Amino acid sequence: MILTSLATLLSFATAVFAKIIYAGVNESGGEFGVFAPGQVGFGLPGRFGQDFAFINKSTIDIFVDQEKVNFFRVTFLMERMCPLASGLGSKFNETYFSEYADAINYITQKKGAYALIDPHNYMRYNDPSSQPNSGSVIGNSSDSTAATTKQFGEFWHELARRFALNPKVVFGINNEPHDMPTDLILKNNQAAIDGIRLAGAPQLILAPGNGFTGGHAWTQNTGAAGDAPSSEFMNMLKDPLKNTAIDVHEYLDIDFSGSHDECTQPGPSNLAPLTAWLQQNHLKAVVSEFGGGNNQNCFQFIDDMLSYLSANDVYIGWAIWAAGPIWGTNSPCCGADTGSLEPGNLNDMGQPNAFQTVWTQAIRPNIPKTLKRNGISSLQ
Ligand SMILES: *[C@@H]1O[C@H](CO)[C@@H](O)[C@H](O)[C@H]1NC(C)=O
Ligand SMILES: *[C@@H]1O[C@H](CO)[C@@H](O)[C@H](O)[C@H]1NC(C)=O
Ligand SMILES: *[C@@H]1O[C@H](CO)[C@@H](O)[C@H](O)[C@H]1NC(C)=O
Ligand SMILES: CC(=O)N[C@H]1CO[C@H](CO)[C@@H](O)[C@@H]1O
Repeated sequence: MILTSLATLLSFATAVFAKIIYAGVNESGGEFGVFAPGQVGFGLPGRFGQDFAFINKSTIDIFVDQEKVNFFRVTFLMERMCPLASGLGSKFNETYFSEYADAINYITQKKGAYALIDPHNYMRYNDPSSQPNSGSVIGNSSDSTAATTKQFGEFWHELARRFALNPKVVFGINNEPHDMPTDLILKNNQAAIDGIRLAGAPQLILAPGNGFTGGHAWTQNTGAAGDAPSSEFMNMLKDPLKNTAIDVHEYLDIDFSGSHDECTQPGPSNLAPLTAWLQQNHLKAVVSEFGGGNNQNCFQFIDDMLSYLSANDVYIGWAIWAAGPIWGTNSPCCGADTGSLEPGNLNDMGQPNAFQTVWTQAIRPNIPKTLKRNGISSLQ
């Protein structure tokens, strides 16, 4: 009797806490190669495999087969998908699209994992040369060179149409909007949702907020102009299929940027106001970027945050920043010597990179055993 009830209690506890259904890593690289104008080959459109690349299939195998994760966020650049000559909309560069689709299909069809499609554009289009600040804000009606909200909707309609029959994709509307009116983010998000649903694509959508979509800042004014909190607008999004979640990023260093090796910002207390807002509004969220440096303190901070996400059922997934094929010894996160999460690479001192340090110590122990393996991407 005691054993039975203990077993019942345990399975109940597992059911209550095992709510994280997506766990994995950012695959960064498809947005590379625009940051150093003047050098041969840099700029738009760039050369596939040299200036930019999406994934290394062998390391995807490692993540799926050995680490048992089920979620990859795969970045790309809207100026490459929709060249400036034709503008943002439904006309794609078919070469770039097919290179991207090959990566997405490998992850989803060959490996059976979920792929989060990430236009890595800060809700800006037309000049990625100094991201995150360059480029016109989408839908800025005072800027005659800006792409319109309608064009953004057409872009998403076309992209979703092409993936409508792939149950394992997730649509991330845009990476890290910032310094723009929050109601314009709402409008752009809504145009994307409408475009995706009109294309007959029923998969999970992730909608970002302002302030680089920082989870800690969700209920605060953000940016130089003190833009309104994301919390005042993003509960107005309408999805006829009710399959949209909130997309947040949460770094653990002093300014939430992921550029320092020390972790000093505790995830649980910083996320608490967002958690309350999600509960009040019956919404779910995915933490699609976070990270910490190669040190014991950060391992503890990461562990604390991932435990917090597991313990609060408004969170359904996470992806750490970042792996990807062309980081080399560069560090995408959290101090120069941390290195990337790409298996097989070293850090800038020729030592093991974050895949052997941060991932082993702080991520691997937190990968849930109950991740979603089948079915259309959704909130459950
Ligand atoms: C289309 O993309 C490919 C690489 O993905 C590039 O080589 C080509 O120049 C691009 N074309 C245009 C018109 O941007
Ligand atoms: C919109 O465009 C105007 C004119 O270029 C510019 O002054 C303003 O800063 C832009 N707004 C945003 C949010 O970028
Ligand atoms: C892809 O990853 C494998 C396994 O780590 C590695 O051996 C190979 O060199 C990588 N290829 C490229 C092009 O980076
Ligand atoms: C740590 C890190 O590299 N964070 C980056 C995550 O990606 C966004 C978009 O590229 C950057 O703004 C962050 O700096």
